[in-house]
Amino acid sequence: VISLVENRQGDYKKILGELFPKTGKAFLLGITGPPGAGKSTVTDRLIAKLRAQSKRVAVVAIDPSSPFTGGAILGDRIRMQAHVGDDGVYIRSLGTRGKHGGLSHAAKDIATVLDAAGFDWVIIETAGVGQTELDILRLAHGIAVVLVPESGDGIQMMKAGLMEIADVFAVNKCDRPESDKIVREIMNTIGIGESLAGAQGGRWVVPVVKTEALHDKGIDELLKAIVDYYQYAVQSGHLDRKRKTFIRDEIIEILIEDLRYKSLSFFSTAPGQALIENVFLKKISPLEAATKVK
Ligand SMILES: Nc1nc2c(ncn2[C@@H]2O[C@H](COP(=O)(O)OP(=O)(O)OP(=O)(O)O)[C@@H](O)[C@H]2O)c(=O)[nH]1
Ligand SMILES: [Mg+2]
Repeated sequence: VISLVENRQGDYKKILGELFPKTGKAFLLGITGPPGAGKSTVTDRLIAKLRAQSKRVAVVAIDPSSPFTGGAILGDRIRMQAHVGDDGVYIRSLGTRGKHGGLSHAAKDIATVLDAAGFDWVIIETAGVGQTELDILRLAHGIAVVLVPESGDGIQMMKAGLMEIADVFAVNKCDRPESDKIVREIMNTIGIGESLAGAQGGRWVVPVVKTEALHDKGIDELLKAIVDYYQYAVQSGHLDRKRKTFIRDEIIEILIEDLRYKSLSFFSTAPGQALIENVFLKKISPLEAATKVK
C-alpha cells in the first residue's frame, strides 16, 4: 500500500479513503535539523526506548540525497540496523524528491497508512534545509530539532526557520567541545533559563536537551521532553488546534488541485481556446476571462 501511495498508483485514493477512519491514534513526531546532525542515530535510539515500552514505531525518512552522508537510504539502513527483524518497527526511506510531484503529499499519505496500521509512533525524519523539507513537517504533532555544537550561531538557525518550529531541541554530539556554548545560544535566543523549560502555566517553553546519540546518552531525557510536550499539547488543546489547522489546509490544497485540474481541462476545449484568444487580442482582460472558466 505504501508503494502505491508513494508512486500515486492504482487505487491508492480509494485505499486512503478506506483507511482514514482508522487513523488518529498515532503520535506523529517530526525530527529535523542540519544534514549529518545525527537525526537517524537519535531516531534509532528513540526507537529502542519506545520498543522497551512495547510501543510500535514506524519511521519515514526523507531526502535520501544528503551530501553529508552521501545517500541516507544506506545511512538509515546502517543507523537503524538494530531494529531489522523486529515486527514492531517499520522503516521506510522515501525515494527521489519530486519524482511524482509533491513529496510532502506522499509523506503525509504514508503517515496516514502507518497510523491506520496501528503504529503508536510515526517518526518523520527530514533534513531541515529548505521549505520543502519543512513543509513535510506540517503534519507532525510535535517536532524535535537536532542541532550540533558546530551548527553555527543562533542567527543561522533562525534563518533556516528551525527556531520557530521546534517543540524540543536536542543538541547532539555533546561529546564534542563547545557543546555548552550552543546550548546557551539557543536558550538566549528563546530567552529562557533551563529551570523554566516545559509546560509553564498554559504555555510551552521549548526544552534544550543535550544528547550523545552515538553513546546512547541523553536519549531518556529527550524522550521525556517529547512525551511531556505531547501531554501538554493534548491537555492544552494545542494539538487539536494544530490538527484542525492541518485539516483546513489539506482541504484547501485538495480544492486548489481540483481547480487546477478542471481549469486545465477547460482550456483544452474550444471555448477555453477561444477565451485565451480573446485575451490575446485584448478583447477582454485575464480577470474577466477567469470569471468565464467553466
Ligand atoms: N561524535 C558523535 N557522532 C555522532 C553522534 N550521533 C551521531 N553521530 C555521527 O554523525 C554521523 C551522521 O549521523 P546520522 O544519524 O546519519 O545523521 P543524520 O542527521 O541522520 O544525517 P542525514 O540524514 O544524512 O542528514 C554518523 O557518522 C554518526 O555516527 C554523537 O552523539 N557523537
Ligand atoms: Mg538521516
